[in-house]
Order: sequence, then structure tokens, then C-alpha cells
Amino acid sequence: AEFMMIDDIPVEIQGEKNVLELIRKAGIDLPTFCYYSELSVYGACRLCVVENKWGGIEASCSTIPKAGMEVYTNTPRLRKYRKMILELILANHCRDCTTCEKSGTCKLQELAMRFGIKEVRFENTKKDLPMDTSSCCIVRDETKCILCGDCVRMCDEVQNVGAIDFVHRGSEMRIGTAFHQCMAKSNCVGCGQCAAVCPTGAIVVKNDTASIWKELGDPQAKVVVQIAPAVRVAIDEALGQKNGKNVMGKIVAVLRRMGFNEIFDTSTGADLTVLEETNEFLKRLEKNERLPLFTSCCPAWIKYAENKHPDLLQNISTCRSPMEMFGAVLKEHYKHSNKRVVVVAIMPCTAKKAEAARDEFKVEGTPYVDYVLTTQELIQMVRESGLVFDEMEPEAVDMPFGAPSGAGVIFGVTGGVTEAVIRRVADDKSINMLRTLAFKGVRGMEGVKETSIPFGEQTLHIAVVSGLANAEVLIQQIKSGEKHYDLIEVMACPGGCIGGAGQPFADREQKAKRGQGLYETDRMSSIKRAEENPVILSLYQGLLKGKVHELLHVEYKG
Ligand code: HC1
Ligand code: SF4
Repeated sequence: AEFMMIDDIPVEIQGEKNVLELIRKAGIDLPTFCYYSELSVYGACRLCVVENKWGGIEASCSTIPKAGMEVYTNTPRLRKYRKMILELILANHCRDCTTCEKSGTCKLQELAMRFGIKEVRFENTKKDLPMDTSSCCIVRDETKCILCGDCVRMCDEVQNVGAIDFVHRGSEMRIGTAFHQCMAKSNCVGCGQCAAVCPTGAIVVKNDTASIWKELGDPQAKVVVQIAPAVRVAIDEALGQKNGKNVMGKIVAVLRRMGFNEIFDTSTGADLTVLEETNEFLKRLEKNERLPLFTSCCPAWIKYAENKHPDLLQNISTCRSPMEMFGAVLKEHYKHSNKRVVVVAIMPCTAKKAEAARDEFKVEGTPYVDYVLTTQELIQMVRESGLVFDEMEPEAVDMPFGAPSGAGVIFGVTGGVTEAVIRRVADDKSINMLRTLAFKGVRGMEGVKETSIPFGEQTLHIAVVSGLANAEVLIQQIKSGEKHYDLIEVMACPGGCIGGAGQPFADREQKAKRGQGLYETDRMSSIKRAEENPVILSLYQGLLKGKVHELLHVEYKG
């Protein structure tokens, strides 16, 4: 075994990529703004500096650990150096902490507190720059930017979008879009991953909570809400436990107490998607046309395809996302209500806000889904209401849309849509088939997964990707003829919806726990397959009769 010395204590090197990871393994929470294990090392913020035995100072994130190396993490010089960096950042930063969207989860605020910064010895040179509120998904406030570049690297390296980059040099350096366009006009796909890694309030998720409070207070409004699969395994991280367990019952209880009139589960919409998408897949297989079939639930992926691969739009499923299918079903169901029906969707996702606002999902200017709230916004509303989430007695969702199948619930994790479709397509409906399917390579947090299943005389080749840069690699391999698939599931956010930017921030390990939470719910569901859900069957016999195309499918106009 190889060791290096950290503060005079030997620590074993076990393949850590850099000294910072080793220091953290040793139980020392060294601060940094710009280090994320899934992004390239930028080494810009210099907070993670350590002192070597000769008194030299180096950034631990960009130093490779070697046997015999000796570093110190907490010397008087380092403490002075870190305070100085923080003060310099604060000197040209907006300091309206109390009214900042990021207050309480801001890294700059946290470190200023941790290092006991009570005054800034430099003049405030904050520039007066306008906010960019043009996007439905994110808001940019450059006066809060510390130029760590996390957003730039996320957008480029993980999402292959490159909507934002460093512009200008020296003291004029900023983060901007190509041709200085506003976010709404840029090629941003709305995934929100930049906001998820932004350490300050420079990029935040758009907040629509005020509109919801207003609707809840309007006696003329009937406020109907649907909850996405991934929300139930993440919300508790901010309000209770971090174990990734499903707390759907508590969410329902809290929403009812807040005044929502009818409460449903988006997974019911996902059950509809499974049936529609499988039908479409089987038809295309039969005719051998427009294959591979790409899934269509993720609106950031749709936007990406529109921007970069318009030729692939014909391969994307015509199914609306579960949220939009369910939104249309809800508006149809309540169309004779004597109140104004307002459909709210609680989603792990920022791009869903833009999806809801698309013209394709409006009838005479009125959207099927009127508002999308992220998990984070719901957390804020719960706090504001004073309701103690931890003490809520779990309650069930309302009829007539009742409980979804397990297949509809696992939609929220990468591979879930695929698994749900395979359950429907496979001839073998035994419990053992379900069990083996779990080990066929569709589960897990890897960004690219592959599997194949027998189908009649054929073998179907299936790929599951999350992270748009991973999708891009696959698309290039398909276009060059190197790879062949029949079905491809694409989710823009790493890990699928559980890793959505509307959720509390999570590392890979925490995302995996959320995924387990969804699989556990599936195991506990009596109904494993969408087609066995009696709610869905009665919908096809009733409300959806003659309206399947109108309410459940879409043609994106690009
Ligand atoms: Fe998702 Fe979906 S799974 S896209 O990740 O297909 O957002 O959770 O609601 O619509 O059901 C998100 C999650 C969500 C849709 C479903
Ligand atoms: Fe890039 Fe996604 Fe942020 Fe848009 S929302 S700038 S696509 S990371």
C-alpha cells in the first residue's frame, strides 16, 4: 500500500484522482468553489490550497497524490490566504444575502460564515449588471458570479450544449452567451444543470411559488396537482432524512394541508406513456421504419435534438411526456367543472417549465399544465407554510386516478422507461423475468448502458443514456454505422430525473440512493406493469375513447 502524509497523519492512496479527494477521504472538509468530481479540474478558486513541507502552496485539486508526499491543510498562512480570497470575491459580489434565492444553500455565504468573515477590507467594486430572466427555467444574475466556471464546464462537458462561456478578459471577464443573446434566445436546453453546480446565486432555478400561492388563495380556482416520480425520493433530503426513501404519502398530506384540491401521481401518466410508446415501438419494428426509436419524456433532450439533430426528430417517439399526457387528461376530466381548473406539476426538473410553456401543449393559448414547480420550490413552500414535513401522517392520492404501477414509478431513474417498456414487450411475464431484468444492465448510475432482449425470432438492442454529451457520442456512433440500436432512452440529467436540477443538490452516491428508493417502491407495488393498471384500462374505455391521438401525442414543430 502507498501512503501520503496529510497533517502528519498517513493516509492510504487508493486510486484517488487528486490530493483533494484524499484529503476529503481523511475527514477534512477542504473548501472549494470549482471542484466537482464529474467535471474537469479547473483549479481557479484556489481555496483548496495546501502547504507542502518546503512551504510551497499548491492547489490540491490539481495535484496528483504520490507516495511519500507531505502536505498540511490548516496552517496560519493557508487560513490567511483563504480569508483573503473570500474577501476579494466578496468585494465585487452582491451582498444582499437575505433576499437571495440561494440564501441558505449558497457556498459563498457558507464559507464566509465558516471563516468568520465579518468585514471586507476592500472597496466594493460590484458591477451593475441586469438580470437575465428571459428563460422559463433559470435566472442569471451576474452580480453574484464568482467566475468559478462550474456552469461553463457543466454545460459543455456533461451536456455538450455550450450555451454559456467566458467572455472578455482580465477584469472585464464575465460569463455570457454567444452573440450576447439572452438565455431564451441562446441554444440553452433548460436542463438547469448549470444552476445545480453554481455555488452562488448567479444562476438559479426560476421561482414560480408566488403564482401558486395566489391560485391556492383564489376561491374560483380548482387547483389540481400531479407529482413526478423522482420528487418523492429527494424532497426529504431538505426536510428530514437523506436515505432516498419514498415519502410520497407525506407529500400528499402536506399538499392537501396547503390547500391543493385534488392530488395525483404523474406516474399514472407514465403508465399511459408505457402503453403508447410500446405500441409505437412495435409498429415501427413491424414496418422496420424510423428506428431506433428515441424516448420523448425529457424536454431538454427534445430541445437538444431540435437544435443539433433535426434529422432525428422523426425517430423520437410522438408520445407526449407523462406530465403532458396527464395534464391533458386532467383538463379533459375536469372540463365541465364550475371552477377555473389550474393544473400544477411538481417536477424534479427545470426544463419541464419550458415544456409546459410550449405552443404544442396549449389549446387556444391555455396550457394543459399551467405551472411547474420544482422540488426545491415545493420545499420552500412547505417551509413557508410552517407545516412540519417530518410529522405529516402519510396520505393517499385521490381517485379516480389512484395508484400507478411500479413501472410508472421507476420512470424517474435512468433506465426506468426502458425497463417499463421491456416489461410490456417481453413475452415472458413471470416474476423471474422481472427479477432477471433488473440485472440485465438497465439499472445503475452509469451514463451509458446497453442491453439486449429476445423478441420473437429477433434480438432487440437497447441503449440507455443520461447526460447529453453521452447521448451525442451514441448519436455519432449510430450515424457512422458503428452501432445499431432499436430503442434508445435519453435523459438529459446524469442519473435521469432523480438527478434533475430542480432537486436538492446530490452527488452520485445520493442519486443512487434515490434510485434505490424508486426500485423499492416498485417491489412493493402489487401492479408491476402499466397494462395491468385498472385506472389506465378504464381511461382507454372512457375519457380517451377517440381522443388518444389528440390528448397523448404531439408533433414538435421545432
Ligand atoms: Fe421525470 Fe417523467 S420520469 S420526465 O424524469 O417521464 O421531470 O420524475 O415526471 O413527464 O413520469 C421528470 C421524473 C417525470 C415525465 C414521468
Ligand atoms: Fe447549459 Fe443546461 Fe444551463 Fe442551459 S440550463 S445553460 S443547457 S447547463
